[in-house]
Amino acid sequence: MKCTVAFVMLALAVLATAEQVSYRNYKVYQIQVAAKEQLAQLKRWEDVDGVDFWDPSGRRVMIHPQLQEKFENFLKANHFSHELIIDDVETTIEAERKYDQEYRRARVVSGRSTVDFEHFWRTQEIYDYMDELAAEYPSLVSVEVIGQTHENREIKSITIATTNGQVSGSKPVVFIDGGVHAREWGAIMSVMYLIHELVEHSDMYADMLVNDWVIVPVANPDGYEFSHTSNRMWRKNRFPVTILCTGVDLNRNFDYMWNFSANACSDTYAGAIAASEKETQALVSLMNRYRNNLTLYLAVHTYGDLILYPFGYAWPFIPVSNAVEHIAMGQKARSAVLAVGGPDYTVGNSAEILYTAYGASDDYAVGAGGFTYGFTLELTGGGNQGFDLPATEIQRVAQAAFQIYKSMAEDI
Ligand code: 0X9
Ligand code: ZN
Repeated sequence: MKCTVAFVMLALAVLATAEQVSYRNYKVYQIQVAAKEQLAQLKRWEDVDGVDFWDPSGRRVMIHPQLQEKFENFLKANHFSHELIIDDVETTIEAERKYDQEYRRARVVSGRSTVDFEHFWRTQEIYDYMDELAAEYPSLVSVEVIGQTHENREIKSITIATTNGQVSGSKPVVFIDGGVHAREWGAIMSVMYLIHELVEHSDMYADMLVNDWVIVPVANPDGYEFSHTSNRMWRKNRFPVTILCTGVDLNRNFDYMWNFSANACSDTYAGAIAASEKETQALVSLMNRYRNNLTLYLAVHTYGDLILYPFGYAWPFIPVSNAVEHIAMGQKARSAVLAVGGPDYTVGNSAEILYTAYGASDDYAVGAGGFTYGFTLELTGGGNQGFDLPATEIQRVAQAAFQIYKSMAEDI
């Protein structure tokens, strides 16, 4: 067993040194976005090649070195107050990679196990852990393969339910998607932390286990692996859409208010038709199995410290019919996070505090999937150091996020 772990670790270390997309001299600007109109103005840059919005509120934008002058001129001309916060993104990615490599080497030597929240787990580590939990806690946990990706990776779900790890049919179901966006590593880790707590400390969480939990922690394994091995900033899946452009944004691919988007190269490309992607189909058919008990849907993303409720497809926004309950649940969760030291999450409608987006999983869950409640959580990001968290911060962010899962699950 130890040999296998050592082999996997070494294989990962080799993979990690394979050719990576370089972000040398890419800049990140922190921009003050005062009003919604200003965000819309800024978002016109979204599909420009070499421009990448790091957080959905448009506060942090990564710019290709050759666009820097043009972008700065735009900011000045339109009176955006801004600050250059990262001068060379590649340096921050290198630091992240170095930490990971050193961490993994140390672990091979010490023979320590996977279960810690000091490094970002790769898909195989996550799946191995899920399988271990199913083997060790058969009365609480089951694991299933719910689909295959284009690159033939498994998509796995874990069910945590006091009825032998099977959805009872009589309790509310809490359904979670993590890692729909490949690069949002902190989201996946926070979901793993939730799984770890719920299963390995189940005696402490009887109030959460009055629900059945169905969780897909890595909803986009091809994209997630690609963000580790080749391009840290990858967001979509890895479906080859055209000869030149790869990937569908799974959070635009769901069959509720899906909208055609022509630019296949865009980071928010919605796919040729609704639910075209295997990952989307896997999530939807899993939801459909529990149709009568679907209560709370959580789409876990990073970043921005936001608790967003539907619908997000229209502006002026169309609130879900039970918006008042959503807001109350969101505010309760916000207070629960504040009670453990923050951060201060903002609660609001996604189209109101962000932008409109068609075909997202939260809208689908509530609009078509049969869920009573649905939220997108944008967890905490990486400060001034990078896109996502430094690995040393995973635990802190995951513990805060846990308060949201707990508060909401106890509230339904
Ligand atoms: O744009 C998205 O898909 C989400 N933000 S992210 O930065 N993680 O990409 C926000 C989705 C919010 N939900 C809806 N608009 N329905
Ligand atoms: Zn996301």
